[in-house]
Amino acid sequence: MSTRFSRRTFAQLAAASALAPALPSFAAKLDSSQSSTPLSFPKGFLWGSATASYQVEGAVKEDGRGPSIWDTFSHTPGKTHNGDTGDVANNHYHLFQADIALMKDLGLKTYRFSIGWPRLFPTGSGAANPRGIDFYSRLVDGLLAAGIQPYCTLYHWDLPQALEDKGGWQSRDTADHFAAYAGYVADHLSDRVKHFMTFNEMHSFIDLGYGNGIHAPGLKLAPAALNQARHHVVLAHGLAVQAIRAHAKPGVKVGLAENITCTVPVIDTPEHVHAATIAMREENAGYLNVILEGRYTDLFLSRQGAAAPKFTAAELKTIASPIDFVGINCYTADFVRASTSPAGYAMVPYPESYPHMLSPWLRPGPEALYWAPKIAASVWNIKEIYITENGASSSDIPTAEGAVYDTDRVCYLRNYLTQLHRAVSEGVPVRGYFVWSFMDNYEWADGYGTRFGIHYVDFATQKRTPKLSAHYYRQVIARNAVA
Ligand code: GBH
Repeated sequence: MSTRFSRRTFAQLAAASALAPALPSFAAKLDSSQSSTPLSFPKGFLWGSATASYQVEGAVKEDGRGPSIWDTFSHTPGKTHNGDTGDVANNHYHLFQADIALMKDLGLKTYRFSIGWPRLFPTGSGAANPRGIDFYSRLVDGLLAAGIQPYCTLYHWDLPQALEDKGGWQSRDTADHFAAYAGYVADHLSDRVKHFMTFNEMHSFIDLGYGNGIHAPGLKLAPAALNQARHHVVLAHGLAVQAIRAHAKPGVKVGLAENITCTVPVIDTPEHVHAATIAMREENAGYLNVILEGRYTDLFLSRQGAAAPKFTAAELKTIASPIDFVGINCYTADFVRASTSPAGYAMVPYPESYPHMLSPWLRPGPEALYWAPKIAASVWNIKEIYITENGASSSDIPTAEGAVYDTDRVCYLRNYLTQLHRAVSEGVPVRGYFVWSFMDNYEWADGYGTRFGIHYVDFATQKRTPKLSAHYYRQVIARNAVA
């Protein structure tokens, strides 16, 4: 009866249950095997975690590594929080075996790491430094021995400084050097690594590194030059895809990890869903859309006007070299509404009062993990998707006993995974999920002041401690379900 709770007091309810001992109480049902109806994922769903070379490795001057643009940038006064650099970072270069043991303990099925280009080619091109690939070869062997599948990113922002000195991504030549480096990696690792990503977040490193200057190399290019640099990057992606295919063992899959604009219909009605679908192409026109469609959209070209990139038909064909999977880095939802403007959609700004995590830009919108892969799969007919990054920054203050109760991160993850479960249940082809990050690390311009890890790192001692979120994620993996 619907009046049950409004008419009867809790005292009456308690008395009633005391009089009916045959009925199992709610509390009695709450044992660990029946905590809730499980939101299960398909068998074999790949639960992973991710890091990036410059953010965790340290050892920047060891074994012949050359400097990258992040060494230069982080050592330039005023560029990073506290002047923090990645000189030591998590010392993962020396501690990787212990870190793998921690991954195994968590139950990780897969680990996404990136290769530091300047370890392999200290000046970006020319002769390889064999001690460079040797580190990643040992890392891969360690992962495989622990039963963890390696997912390898070729570029997570540490461009060799020597190439930047010759123009960096403003130079077309950098694209050719990147392809040569990619082929070299495929030669040496594709016997054991089966999934390669060319770039991590082209959108971020172009806009922040070459657009507003808050990331390395710290340039503020005019729109035309910025578009041309961006064009060289998508071209480098296509050339690298071809180089990997030419050099890799059979069965290797190639993709990329992009922080697409994760369009979410502001209200779940057909008109707004349609608007979010149009926005998915147009808001990602310079990056994922040109890669998957082989053309810049008309709206993109008209929006750029005289600043549009110069390109050839042959370049577009290279850019659109077929890929096997798409990685989506997803942190925030980008709300979209229908509009009578020529574009047919409008972005809905976040009000000031919208909540955020420790990073002001990180405004949780868990429904992004439902809509973004669903819309992307339908717009571009993608058959294999990974969520290559999702996670959150938190204040993470250890208790006197050293425990970290990051309940905000746990809630964040649970809400996002619940939405991802919705998508997967509908058949959206998401095959795996990588939480960012496995451990606290060097958060670029925010230095060590901003923590994204599910393991707490004491950077003075290099001690790693699982946070509540690591214990949470362990349950997700063990049950293959939202916990
Ligand atoms: C990812 O970027 C990166 O791949 C990873 O390396 C990083 O550690 C992680 O996320 C967490 O940040 O300073 O206000 O201009 C996520 C997307 C886009 C987030 C740019 C930071 C800068 C915002 N990033 N954004 S602001």
